[in-house]
Order: sequence, then structure tokens, then C-alpha cells
Amino acid sequence: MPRIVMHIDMDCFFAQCEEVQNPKLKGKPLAVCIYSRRGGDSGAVSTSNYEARKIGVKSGMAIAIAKRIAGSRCAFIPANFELYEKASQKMREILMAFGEKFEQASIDEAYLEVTEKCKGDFSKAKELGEEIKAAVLKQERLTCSVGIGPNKLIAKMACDSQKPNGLTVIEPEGVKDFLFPLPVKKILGIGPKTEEMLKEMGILDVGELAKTDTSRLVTRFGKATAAYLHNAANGIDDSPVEEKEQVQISRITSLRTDSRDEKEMLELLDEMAQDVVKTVNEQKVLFRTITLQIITENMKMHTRGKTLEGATDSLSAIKNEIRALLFAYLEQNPENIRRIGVRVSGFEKMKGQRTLEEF
Ligand code: TTP
Ligand code: MG
Repeated sequence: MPRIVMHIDMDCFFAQCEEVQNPKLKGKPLAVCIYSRRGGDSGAVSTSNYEARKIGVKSGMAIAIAKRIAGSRCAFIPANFELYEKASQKMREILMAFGEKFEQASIDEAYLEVTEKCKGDFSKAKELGEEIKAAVLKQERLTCSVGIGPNKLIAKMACDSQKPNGLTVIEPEGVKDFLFPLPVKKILGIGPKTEEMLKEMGILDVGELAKTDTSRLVTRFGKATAAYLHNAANGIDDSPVEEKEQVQISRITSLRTDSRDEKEMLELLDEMAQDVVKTVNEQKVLFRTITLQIITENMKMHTRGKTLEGATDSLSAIKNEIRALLFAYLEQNPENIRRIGVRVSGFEKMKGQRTLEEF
């Protein structure tokens, strides 16, 4: 049965999250910025929507330069990582259901192994890709791009080849036609330095790289890199889709203003505890450790944790422990608090037995 791997990447992820939260931003150029602590416009554009890319505002650009290029045509807003983390978690929950194995590759990218699910049939995989896009759009109101191929390397490159809102299928017979005309820098892992070295050897596109005698590559790059380059250029990649066990589930949020307002903190903690338990239940795990996270006004991070006798998924257990941890913390620490969070860890898989609280 031919192997089938899918790669999913959200389109202009941070910018789309902002557009969903504030639809007025939609349709106009938008840059999401990470401002540095130096103030003013120092910092970089984290990402921009496709309208902003058209006028030259791109990831990694200094904010001041982007403003010079775009002027008032483009909205510049600060990054809100809580929002993106939440959307990323939701994406994870949606996608996991669609394949036999799931691997998160970055905040907005994932791989799915779908060989069994599609019985090695690429047309079934294409239908599944369409279903996934529809599910993400319906549940998150976000568009993504999907690449389908015989391995992770081809799936990712297929995904990158048509953005935004793309769906690209490369079947095993089509791999060489797809890869060979591309410039070498399109191969995952080939950065400007390797590209330059290959150029000096007269190798510009993937087809040339694929046909280059490996001994020439070994002399230049060493054995391991030469093998990678040769295989990648020929579309060969045996790396498995690896489920990375989630080691913790957490939520963190900012207080309205830096303070020691217990009522506000308890309300926020209860809300986050509910959210955490919802994810815990979706992932069918039990946790043993509950941790309170505190970031003070001077940006110091403190954690206070408690490990329970037995694993649980009980909401009241989190609420009670977190309250106790908060009161103990406030006793000992006089500073105002900026951000506060809840984390659970020490997971055990649910064994099918129900917990006391469900009865
Ligand atoms: P990408 O998936 O590389 O970019 P993107 O989702 O914004 O756009 P595309 O449609 O091309 O996929 O990165 C995901 C997020 O990571 C992105 O929304 C913002 C963040 N990021 C940075 O903060 N700095 C960077 O230089 C890049 C490339 C991304
Ligand atoms: Mg993306």
C-alpha cells in the first residue's frame, strides 16, 4: 500500500486570528508586530496578511521599514500570543481526529499519517484534505493550505507550493516532475549558505542536485548532509509522523491591570480551570500535578505546584488546589501580578473507567 502523508499549514496564521477576532481588519493590509522593549517602532513584523504582502510588508521586516513602505495603507497591531495559542490548540483538536497519527510541527503546522485511513488511495486523501479544510473553516473560521504526498518532505513542499487556501496532491509518479524544476532553496533545510555552496558547484535546481554524483556532495558537505541532499532531491524521505506526547495543558491570561485583586484572579483561574478540564477530557487523559503560574509586574515568573495522590480529571480538584496555592503565594509575595495561569501535567491515559465526579 503506498504511504500517504498530509501537511497542514494555516494561512498567515497570526494575521488571520486577528481578523477573526476583529472582522473590521479584514480585506485591508494588516501586519502583526512583535514590538521590542526598546519602545517606539523597534521590533519586527511577525507576519502579515496577503493584502499586506502584496504591498511588500513581510515576516521578519523591521516595523519602521514596513511603515515606511506601507504608510497608512496598512494596519499595524501588536501580537497577542494567547489568541494564537488557543487557535493552535483548537487546530490540534480538530486535526487529530482525521488521521492515524498526528504530529504538531509548529504553532500553525502539522503532519497527519493517513495511509490506513485512505487505504493508500490518493483520491481518497484528496477528499479527506477537502474535509479537513472545511472542518477548520467551520470550527475556527480560518483557512489553511494542505499538501498531500508519499512522505513528509513532499507533503510539506506540496503545501508550500500553493498558498493561501491551497490543496496540492503529489502522487508518487508525479514526485520528480514536481521537484526537479524547483530551485534548490525550496528543499526543506537548504538555507542561503547551502544554496550558495551548491551554486558554486553549478547546481541550481533540484533536478541537477538529484543527478549530482554523491561523492562530489560528500567532499563538499560531509556524509550525513550529502545523503540528506541526495535523498531529498530525489523525493526520498522515510521519517515517520511522530506523535509528540503532550506533556502539559495550560492556560494563562493577563489581569485587567497589574494588581493583587483576589476576586478577579479567582474568577480568571476558575474560567481557565474549566478550559483546561475541557481539553483534558478531549484528550482522554488524567493528570496528577496542578500548577499555578504567576508573572509579576516586573516580569518575574513564579510557579507553585501540587502533586495529587492519584490521577484525576476533576474540575473541583483544580479549583480547590489552585485557590490554596494562590493564597499561599500571596501570603509570601508582596508584588503586583501581571499574568496568571493554570497548568496540569503528569498525565496518565484514561483506562475507560469513569471518575467519581461523573456519577
Ligand atoms: P508561517 O506558517 O511561516 O507563516 P504564516 O502562517 O504567517 O503565513 P503562510 O500563509 O505563508 O503560512 O508562520 C506561522 C506563524 O509564525 C506566523 O503567522 C507568525 C509566526 N512567525 C513569526 O513570528 N516570525 C517569522 O519570521 C515567521 C516566518 C513566522
Ligand atoms: Mg502558516
